[in-house]
Amino acid sequence: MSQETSLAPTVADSFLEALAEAGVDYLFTVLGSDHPSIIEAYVRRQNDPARQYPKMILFQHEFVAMSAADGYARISHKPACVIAHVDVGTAALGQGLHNASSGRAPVVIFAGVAPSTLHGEAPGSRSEHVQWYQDIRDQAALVAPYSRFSAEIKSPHNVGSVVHRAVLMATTGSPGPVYLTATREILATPVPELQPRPKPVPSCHLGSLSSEAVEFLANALLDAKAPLVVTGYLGRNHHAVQELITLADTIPGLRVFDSELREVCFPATHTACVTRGTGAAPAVQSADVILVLDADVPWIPRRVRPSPTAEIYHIDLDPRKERMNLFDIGASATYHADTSAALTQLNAYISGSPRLASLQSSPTWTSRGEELRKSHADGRARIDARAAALLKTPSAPCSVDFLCSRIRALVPSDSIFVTDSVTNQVAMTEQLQLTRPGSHLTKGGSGLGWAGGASIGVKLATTRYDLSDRPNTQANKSSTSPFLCSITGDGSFVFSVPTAVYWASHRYGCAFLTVILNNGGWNATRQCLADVHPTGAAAGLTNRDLGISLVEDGPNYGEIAKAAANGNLWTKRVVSAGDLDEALREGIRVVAEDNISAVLDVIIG
Ligand SMILES: Cc1ncc(C[n+]2csc(CCOP(=O)(O)OP(=O)(O)O)c2C)c(N)n1
Ligand SMILES: [Mg+2]
Repeated sequence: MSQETSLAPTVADSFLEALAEAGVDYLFTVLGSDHPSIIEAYVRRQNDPARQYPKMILFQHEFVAMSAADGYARISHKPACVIAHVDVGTAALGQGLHNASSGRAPVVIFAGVAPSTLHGEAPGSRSEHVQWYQDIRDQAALVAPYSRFSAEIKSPHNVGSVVHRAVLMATTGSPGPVYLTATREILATPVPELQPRPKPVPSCHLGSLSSEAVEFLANALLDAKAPLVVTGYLGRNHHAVQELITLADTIPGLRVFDSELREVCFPATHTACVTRGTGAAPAVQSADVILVLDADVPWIPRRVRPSPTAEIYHIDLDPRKERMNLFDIGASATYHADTSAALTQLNAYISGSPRLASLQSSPTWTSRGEELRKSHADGRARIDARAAALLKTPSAPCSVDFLCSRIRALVPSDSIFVTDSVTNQVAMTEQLQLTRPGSHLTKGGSGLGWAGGASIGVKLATTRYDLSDRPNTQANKSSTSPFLCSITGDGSFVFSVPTAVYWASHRYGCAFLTVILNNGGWNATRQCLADVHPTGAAAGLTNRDLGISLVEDGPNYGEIAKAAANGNLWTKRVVSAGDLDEALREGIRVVAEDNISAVLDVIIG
C-alpha cells in the first residue's frame, strides 16, 4: 500500500465539493471500509472555514440515515445525501428506498464498490477479507426499482458532471433517490486544484398548461354540476395550496378531497374540504367533473369509484406514474405540468370569465355553497363528538380521536407533525385539523418506521431554514425551530430502529415528541385478513392466537428509546384518558425547554 505523501485533493474532495455546489447541506452517513477518502476529504473541508457544508451526520443504521435524508429532502425540497456502505450497507437502506421513491424525496445515495485492484497497485487497493465477498455482480440492481438514475464515478476528470447529473435526476421530473458508486481507488485518486463550477448547477423546470388546455379545463369546472378536486401531494408547493383555496372560494360547491394525507394539501377548516369521515366517498361517486391534481391513488375502485359518466381530468408532475405497473383512473385528458402554475392559470381564466358573475349569483351555485357549508359543519360536529366521547369516562383508555384532539389542543401552534400511523391515519388527521401547508408529513410509501429517522431530518431542516413558503427556502434567522411531534403506530415504532433514532436524536440535539398509538400490535394485519378471508379459518382466531397481539408481552417502547439516548430522554406510558393531558404537557415541556426527546406511549382502547 502506498504511503500518504501530501494533502493534495482527491476525487473524494471533488465529490464533496460538487455536492456543496449543488446545495447539499448534510451527509446522512453510515461509515464503512469504502469511505476512508471521504472521511479524509471531509476533515480537510472542516478545517477550511469556507467549506463547512455539507456536514456529516453519523447514524448507526442505514434505514434511519435514509429516513432522515428523506425527511430532510421532503420538507426542504433540497437534495440530501446518504453515504452508505458497499453491498450490505446499500441493502440495509431497505424500506427507506421505497419510501423515498414513492414520496418523491430527492436523495443522492452514495456507496462504495469493492476495490478493483488486489496487489496494492493504487491507493485504496483491497486490504480487507470482506472486500472479496462485497464484490457483488450488479450492486445498483439492489436499488434499481426505486432509483431514478445510477452511475459509477469512474474517472477523476468528470466528478462534478456526474454528481450534478445525479442531483438533477433526483430533484427534477418526478423527484426521488439516485445511486452513485465509486471504488476506493477512484476516491483516493489525486485531482488538480478544485475549481468552482463556472456555470450554475443544471436544473429543469416543469411547464404550465397550454392556453387551449386552460380554456377547456376552466370551462369544464364552470359547467360542472358537482365538481370535485382530488389531490395527494399538491401540498409540496404552498402556492399551489393557496391557488386551490382561491379556486374553491371562486366556485361554490366545488369539493376538495386529499386522498393520500401525505402533505397538507387543503385546509381542514375550509368548507370545501371533504375527508373519508365527512363525505369523500359520496363526493367521488356523485361528481360529474373530477380534477385530479398531483395524486397517486385518487380512489380505490373496489371501495369507491366515480360515476361512469363523470369526466376525469388529471394534472400531475408524474401523470404517467412512471414507477407503477398499474395505473388507470379513466382520465379523458392528462396533462404533464406544474400544478401550482396550472392552478394559477385556471384561476386567472376563471376570474376573467364573463360567465363568472352570473354563475356566482345563480340560485344553483348559491345553494351549492350553502349545502357545502352545512355538510362541512355536520362533518366537523361528528369529528368533535368522536373526540369528546371519553370526557366523562377518564379511567377508560384513550381512543385515537380523543388522543389526537388533545395533541392538537396542547402542542404549540407552529408544530410540525411527522407521522407513521397506518390504520389510524384517517382518524388522526381528521382530529389534527391541519390547516398550514408544511405542517404535516407522512411516509411517502408503505415502509414502516419512517417517522423516527424522518423526524431527525425534519428537525435539521427546520433549524436551518424557514420553510413557511415551500419550495422556497430562506435561512432560519431565529434561534428556534417549530415544535416537532411524531405520531407513530406501536408496530411502526419498532420498525423505525428506535435504538438508532434516539441515539442520533440525542447526539445531534434533534429533540422531538413521539406519541405511540399503542393498540396492542398490528391492527393492519387483522384488517387485511378480515378483508380477504372474512369467514375463513383464521377469522375466528384472536390476535393473540394469530401471533400479532402485543398486548400481553409488548416491549417497553419508551425505555428502549431512553436507553438508546443514554438516559437523556423523558418517557411515560398513559393508560387512562384522564392522565393524558398532564403527560402530554410534560412531554411537550421537556422537548421545548430541556431540549431532549420525549416518548409518550399511549394505550389505545
Ligand atoms: C417494512 C415493512 N414491513 C412490513 C409491512 C407490512 N405491514 C403493514 S402495516 C403493519 C403493521 C403496522 O403496525 P402498527 O404500526 O402498530 O399500526 P396498526 O396496524 O396497529 O395501525 C405491517 C407489519 C410494511 N408495511 N413495511
Ligand atoms: Mg399498532
